[in-house]
Amino acid sequence: MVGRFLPWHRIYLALFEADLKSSCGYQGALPYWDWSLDVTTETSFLESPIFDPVYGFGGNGAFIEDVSNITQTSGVPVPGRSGGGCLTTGPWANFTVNMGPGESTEYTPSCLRRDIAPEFASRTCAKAMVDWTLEEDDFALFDMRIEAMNLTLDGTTTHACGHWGVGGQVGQMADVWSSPGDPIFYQHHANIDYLWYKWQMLDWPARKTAIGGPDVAGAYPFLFFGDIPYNNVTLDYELDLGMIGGNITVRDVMDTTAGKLCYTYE
Ligand SMILES: [Cu+2]
Repeated sequence: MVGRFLPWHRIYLALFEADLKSSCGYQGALPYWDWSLDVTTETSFLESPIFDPVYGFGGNGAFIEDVSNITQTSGVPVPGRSGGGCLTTGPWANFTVNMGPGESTEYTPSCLRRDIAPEFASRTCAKAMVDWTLEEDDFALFDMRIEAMNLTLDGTTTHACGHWGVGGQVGQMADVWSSPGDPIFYQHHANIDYLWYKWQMLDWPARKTAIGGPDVAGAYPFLFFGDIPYNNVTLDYELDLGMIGGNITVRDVMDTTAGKLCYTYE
């Protein structure tokens, strides 16, 4: 919930894609997951081909009613959660996530859990939500429309769609820190990046430099935790990627076809 949210994730995804290629020999592109196609009147979120055990990323965990003993958590009781168990089928069956829950980077292995919340997804992943998001002209307000309008469940929007829609209450995707431990994180965030790309392309001359939003969490006007001092994120703002990428500025990631980046969407 900061102005660097979109640029930081853009370079993070690019570094992930580069590492897939250099470390794993992957030769494809990084696919995005257009979840709006999975929540139409004709489609069911749980039946989405992305959850296919053979061609997709595997589906839900088995339903666990009482999740009070599972520390992995969204921090919010997500309504309509339908899983909670470890994945036992699909490509990530018995997959281990090595960090989390929470912000610790200690080695704390746990199974990959999903806790799909179809009703929550049907609102937050909807095409109407995407269209409404793209209508905003100001970058910071556009970013807010992606991240959340307020800190209640009703204020959640497209960013929460993939996180809580898949992670529910106890899946890694619902965890602020360990969500990248679920491989589907990268397809969700590629679609969020695509949303920014689409917004940029609606008025590229103006939006290739459009950036803003606070540099500290909790300072967005409708996400107020109190009177928090902040500066607005600018093109010179340094995105800290730590050991995976060093320091890169926002300016370096505004154009997906220049500098350190070389991709488009279709
Ligand atoms: Cu996210």
